[in-house]
Amino acid sequence: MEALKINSDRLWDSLMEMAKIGGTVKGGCCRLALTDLDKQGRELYIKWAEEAGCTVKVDAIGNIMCTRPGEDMSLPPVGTGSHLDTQPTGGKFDGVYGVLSGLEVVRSMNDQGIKTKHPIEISVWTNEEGSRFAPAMMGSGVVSGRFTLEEILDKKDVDGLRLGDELERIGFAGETPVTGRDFHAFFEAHIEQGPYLEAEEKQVGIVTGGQGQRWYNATFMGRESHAGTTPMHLRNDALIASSQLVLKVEEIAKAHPPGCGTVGFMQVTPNSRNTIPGSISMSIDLRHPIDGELTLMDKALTEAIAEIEATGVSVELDPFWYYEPIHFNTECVSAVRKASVDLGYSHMDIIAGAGHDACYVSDFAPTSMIFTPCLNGISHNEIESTTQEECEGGCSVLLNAMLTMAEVV
Ligand code: HGY
Ligand code: MN
Ligand code: MN
Ligand code: MN
Repeated sequence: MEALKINSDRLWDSLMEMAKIGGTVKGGCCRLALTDLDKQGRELYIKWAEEAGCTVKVDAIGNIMCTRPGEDMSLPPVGTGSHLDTQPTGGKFDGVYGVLSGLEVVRSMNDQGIKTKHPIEISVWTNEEGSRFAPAMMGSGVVSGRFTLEEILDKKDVDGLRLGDELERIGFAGETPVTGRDFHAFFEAHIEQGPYLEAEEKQVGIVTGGQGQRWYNATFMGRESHAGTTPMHLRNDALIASSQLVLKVEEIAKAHPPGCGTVGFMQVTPNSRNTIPGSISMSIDLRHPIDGELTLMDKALTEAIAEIEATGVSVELDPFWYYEPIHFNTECVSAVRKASVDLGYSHMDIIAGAGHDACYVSDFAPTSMIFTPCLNGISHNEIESTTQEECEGGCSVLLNAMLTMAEVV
């Protein structure tokens, strides 16, 4: 069967329409998980999916499942999907591109009268970003069994709001159980969010796996005291100690190339210009694509903390989230490669630097991903940008990879 194309204008229009929900003055999107804006985005998506003939279900953690019937409904669906929630200073494409590419695949199948043996199912996963409620990839993580539903429903945001209550409040605490999901194959389309496709001038990234991650919360307990009357040798300054660890995180990542280390969140207490910081809470995000490396980086981090504690500041480290590097399914990777070749798109193999729901779906189903370039590799930034042509490429590859696995009848 000849490779099929999608409707590029329709895909782009849907991206621009969805981007208006939570749109920011700098041209990005702020649609934090389980806020009223997330609710609006979800409701618009469900409207579009139902108009495209999908049946829609919502599960107990708020994941949305949109199913296009197959000829044999006893078979597991071929799935795709991603997330609608964004970072606080997010862009128009991270996550949204994947869920709207899934919708465009269904719309294109409808236009071309395509029937598939396996049903087609699009998933909108809850709280992939892990920004408002940590950790990330919660919706897919509960379905894959990495997290229990109960522990996730009890997560709180910085204002103490409980995730389960927010889910109820926006009306997305669904009836469908989170257990027993199955896919014949699952593909996620996503912007690369990094610089490599653009640098290599490739149109499509064939994603063979995803790097592992370790997330920590670290709390430093020093002693608040007066900035003017406390001699330097009598201080117990929590910010000085934590700053040493910030530099150590960078040093550890650089000592384990191509690993990454980031401190993205830091809270100073009492955060007053003339009081010596008494306590600091900060996040630590370590990542690496090679099995076993995160264990070495973790060891170096705990050794660095032991040295800091010797100076008198006590440190509490909470390693609350972790997964080893993910390796995607070779048959799914081949389906993505075949579609890229059939469509004549330049392509390269690549490892996902970011976490994606597909990483957790790969726990229970054959999975792969499709990357498209983004301008200067920038993401998690309101200036995140890509072109209509690049969106068309990834979505066309998605359509054809899914048709390979869903078996056209
Ligand atoms: O952090 C990540 O990699 C993803 O964007 N949540
Ligand atoms: Mn994403
Ligand atoms: Mn993201
Ligand atoms: Mn089959």
